[in-house]
Amino acid sequence: MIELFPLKGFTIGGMNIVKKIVSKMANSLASPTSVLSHPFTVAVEGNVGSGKTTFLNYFNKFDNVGVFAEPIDLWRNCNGYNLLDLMYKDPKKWSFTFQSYVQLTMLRQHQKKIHQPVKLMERSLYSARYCFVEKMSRDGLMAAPSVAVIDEWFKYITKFEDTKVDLIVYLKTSPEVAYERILKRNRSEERTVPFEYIQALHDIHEDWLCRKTLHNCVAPVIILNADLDRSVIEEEYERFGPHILNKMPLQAEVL
Ligand code: 8LK
Repeated sequence: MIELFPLKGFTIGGMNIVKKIVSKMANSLASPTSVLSHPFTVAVEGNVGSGKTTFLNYFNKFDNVGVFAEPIDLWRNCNGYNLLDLMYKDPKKWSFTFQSYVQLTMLRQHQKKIHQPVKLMERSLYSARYCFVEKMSRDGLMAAPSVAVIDEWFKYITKFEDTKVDLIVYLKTSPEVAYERILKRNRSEERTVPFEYIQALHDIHEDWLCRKTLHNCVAPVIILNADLDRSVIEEEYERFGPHILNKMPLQAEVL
């Protein structure tokens, strides 16, 4: 090996540290799997029961994609507390606590480094604020001062951290289909969710991503028909695959 460093360096446990660092740097420059500073980031958005998991599982098979599912296990166990359950059982008391933790855990998802050029995230900091906090605020489940605190954090985080989303995939469902799927999957925390909640959350998504009358649409949006049955939905995924995998620029007609 060419002596890049005439320095002798120092050794720990028989290893020359300078040589090791230089070799690591050289490897990371040469390797095609080196960590990218900003992968093409896709936020997968949609109502509860819109089929986000099925969508992520499908794209997980591509080598150039890193998939980040919603960190629901963390929400179910924050130092032993199931915040998701608390939020659904007593929303007035726990909505702020839950959404504060969602914001932190979603920030961590945005910050996670990957080797692949495409990053798929289940939801984002943006849907946390623009859909869920929005709904809790409208329902009076989160008081205005609590929303203000969430907003201050949100502004700080989105200004100083790389939370950029390059594309939004909106899995559009009718509220009836979404609700039926929720009943079918029978997640224990979601047993008390009424249809009206799903209907209202649907309207908020539509205002944010289709009508663009609510908050800020942070990236171009692809809208998929997520009412389609599992047996045929892959055709819908394939239709938009090249855009999602950043292999084809978006044309005006799909926006
Ligand atoms: O998505 C899993 C469950 O968590 C579902 O019942 C809806 C709820 N949830 C929420 O209340 N607030 C959220 C998210 C999910 C995701 C974000 C970003 N904010």
